[in-house]
Amino acid sequence: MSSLQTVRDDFKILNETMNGKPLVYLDSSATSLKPNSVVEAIEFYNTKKTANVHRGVYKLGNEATELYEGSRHTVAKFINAKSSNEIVFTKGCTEALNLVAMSLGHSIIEEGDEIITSELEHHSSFLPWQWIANHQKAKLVFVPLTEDGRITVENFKSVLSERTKVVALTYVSNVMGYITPIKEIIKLAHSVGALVSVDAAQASPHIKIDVQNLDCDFLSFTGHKMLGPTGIGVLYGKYSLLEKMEPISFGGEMIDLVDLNGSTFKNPPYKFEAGTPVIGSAIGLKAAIDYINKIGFDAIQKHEIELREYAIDLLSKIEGVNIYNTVSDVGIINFNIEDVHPHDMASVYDNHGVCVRAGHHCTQLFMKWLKAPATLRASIYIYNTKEDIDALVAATISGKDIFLHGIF
Ligand code: 7TS
Repeated sequence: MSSLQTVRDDFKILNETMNGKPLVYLDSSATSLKPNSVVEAIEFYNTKKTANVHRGVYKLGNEATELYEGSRHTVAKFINAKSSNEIVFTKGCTEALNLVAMSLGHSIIEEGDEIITSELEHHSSFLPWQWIANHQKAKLVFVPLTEDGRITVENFKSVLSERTKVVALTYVSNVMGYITPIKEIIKLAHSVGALVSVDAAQASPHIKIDVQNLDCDFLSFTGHKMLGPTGIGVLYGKYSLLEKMEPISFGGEMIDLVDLNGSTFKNPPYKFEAGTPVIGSAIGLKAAIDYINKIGFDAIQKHEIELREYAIDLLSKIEGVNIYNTVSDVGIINFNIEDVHPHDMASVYDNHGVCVRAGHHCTQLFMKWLKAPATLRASIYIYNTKEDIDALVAATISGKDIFLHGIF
């Protein structure tokens, strides 16, 4: 990895303060910071190349279209898709995951069919299929989690059956940071003819994704967690499947011919992109991918794991700190302080200039499984330092002193 200082220099926001303290950003799993190159790419479109895409036949319109489609090409290469036509731009991972369920669910799920998911899912992965299951009178089946909350191939096998039609699972948990053995799971799912929708929102910032190697049917992620802007997400789908799927949103630029009695639609991915897309954000996503590629996933993972281990070592020495994932695969730490509500702790972190997330992390099923109403989550990314971890630890000790011992 380029030197940590060089990386930090690329993120202007790191010069900011919060509550009079240097900003310590440990909430990248909620949204990552954006490097200057991403901000500049969006500005370039907004100040030099503004035009709608796929419409104007004038030079500026063509240039804007080239930038937008160039981003699609970069995304396709980033996840090793066979073709750019397998990349649908959405407004985020949530929309991508919903698109799969809402487009396919009513046509392929029948009464008595089974949909496999897990209690580790983000609501965006779980709720669309719960909705489909309820409407189609199908059954949701949950992969039993191991004692430490992991999805394993063995446990997946125990719920797979001839009735399984869809498997909807997370690639990387947003609470525990575990990597799901998704490739093996996909192979097993395909052996009974089931389709697999992978939620890769927390995978794309941290690990190399190769959709052809995984052989997944669908894979969704979001730009804003991987150094990109908000408002842009990606649905990868095998072209043969996208071709058969119905659009769920109708309007401009997704049509072929419109007639009084019926209309025909464009080929994928365009039939799924009704209306003016988030052009600037798509262009920003390309810059984010270029930035990630420049650093490389090996360096990203090494940096995250090093800092994670440093943090686990220090936090676990503090009496009363309960870490739920002392062992994990990416830079996510999920913890609580005995007898202190995470929302109370959140205000202490806030005062210390430390951004961490407190709550259920859009995983209420998993909070129930953990038997915790809420937890604290610190999430580490490429720009974090040991000093950031030291600030997290200092704030944790201070919070404990305030709430348990009344020391201010
Ligand atoms: N799936 C996972 C695993 C996620 O972590 C998130 C967002 C989503 C889907 C939805 O992504 P979106 O971009 O459409 O919102 N997760 C979180 C989080 O952990 N904290 O804030 C948002």
